Amino acid sequence: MQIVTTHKNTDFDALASVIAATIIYPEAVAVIPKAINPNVKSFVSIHKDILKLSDPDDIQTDDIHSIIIVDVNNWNRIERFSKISRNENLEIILWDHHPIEGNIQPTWKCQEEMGANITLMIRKIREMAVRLTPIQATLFLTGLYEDTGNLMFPSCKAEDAFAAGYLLEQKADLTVLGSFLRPAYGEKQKNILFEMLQNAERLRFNGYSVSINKLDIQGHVDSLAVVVRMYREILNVDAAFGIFSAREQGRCIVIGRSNVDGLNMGMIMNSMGGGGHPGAGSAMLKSVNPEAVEAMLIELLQGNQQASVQISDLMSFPVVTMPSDTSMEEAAHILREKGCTGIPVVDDGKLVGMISRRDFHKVKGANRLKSPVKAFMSTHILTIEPGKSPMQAARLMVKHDVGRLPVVQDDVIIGIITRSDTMLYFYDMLPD
Ligand SMILES: [Mn+2]
Repeated sequence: MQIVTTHKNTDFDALASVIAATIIYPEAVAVIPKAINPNVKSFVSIHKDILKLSDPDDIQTDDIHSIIIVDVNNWNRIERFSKISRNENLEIILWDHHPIEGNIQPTWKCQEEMGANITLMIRKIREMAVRLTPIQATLFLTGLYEDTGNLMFPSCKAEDAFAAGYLLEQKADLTVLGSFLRPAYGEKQKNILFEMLQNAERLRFNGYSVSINKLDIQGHVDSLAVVVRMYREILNVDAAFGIFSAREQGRCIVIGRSNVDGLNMGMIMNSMGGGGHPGAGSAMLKSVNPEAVEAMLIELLQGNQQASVQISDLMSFPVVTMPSDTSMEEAAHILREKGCTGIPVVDDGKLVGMISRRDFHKVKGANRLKSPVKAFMSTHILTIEPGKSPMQAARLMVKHDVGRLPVVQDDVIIGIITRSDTMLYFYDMLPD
């Protein structure tokens, strides 16, 4: 027999890929692991009659001559069937979208980096010109949205978005999709979130707003990551951490969510023995108290949390400056010649003001062009330190409506950063 299976803790992309495989390979028996995600479980229980899924216990592994593996490329993540990898003459067909090489040696494969695995399979289904049922289209789109964060994760490719358009044409139902993709957020999670909000504190580290919350948890609670995500959004901080301790079990779970690239959750959690992505991470710590975990986090946040790209990497230097006794006429000439809209005014190495094109509106009458720039320059000057992040510079510029910030270290101006420098950074167009 031929079977199709996927990874344990099956998510929607994995389930969608299993069902898609039964369309591409009509002989294949769909087998999903016992351990599946809670929202996938509720989808499966409602659609049981239509999905025709087999229980892994009902399959005689000796009978399997061909296995189709979807959305995973590692035997360790496949429940029960990993032992058939030793079957002689076993045909292995692999469909996987993960960038990391695994230990499955397929006979045939479609392996390509893509936002969702289902996108690869939709490519084949479209070639075959099969019509999907609205339920199939809905399931496929749910998987696609889940794995691409509604097409917003950086891993999402154009082909994912085209596949989404195709599935909508095939009558995927967004209301049904929404009700299954909604985070597993119930009474328990709501109570935890409310409790966290009552003790919420905001801290600042290197210009970033951060909240760290400690809470005792009784028994097992799922979906704490969803709670931390919502907590961060409600507090509107750059990063939030939940330290959840199950004292009777003597362990602590730390979950972090970040919205800025200067605070990398994966790196922070890695230092605590866990892991994750830049935006999300977690760590499980045994026999430590939550206070110690908090202290450890604070140390990590204060310590070497340097922005990955710093102002000093983007700024222009040397900086054109002028002394405060320069005439406005001369200043106008320098601005024009250098093609700048503003220039720092420096006396004896000390930044005393900023003269910009705007300041010339204040000059009435030609003879006043002979006046020194100190009569017209703005003396309320915003500056930034070289170790700050481009995001912090951009925020200052937006808040105070300025187009440039002098970069100052130990009272000395060492460079200047402009709006266009930060733009180049955000669009990843910086020269190497
Ligand atoms: Mn996937």
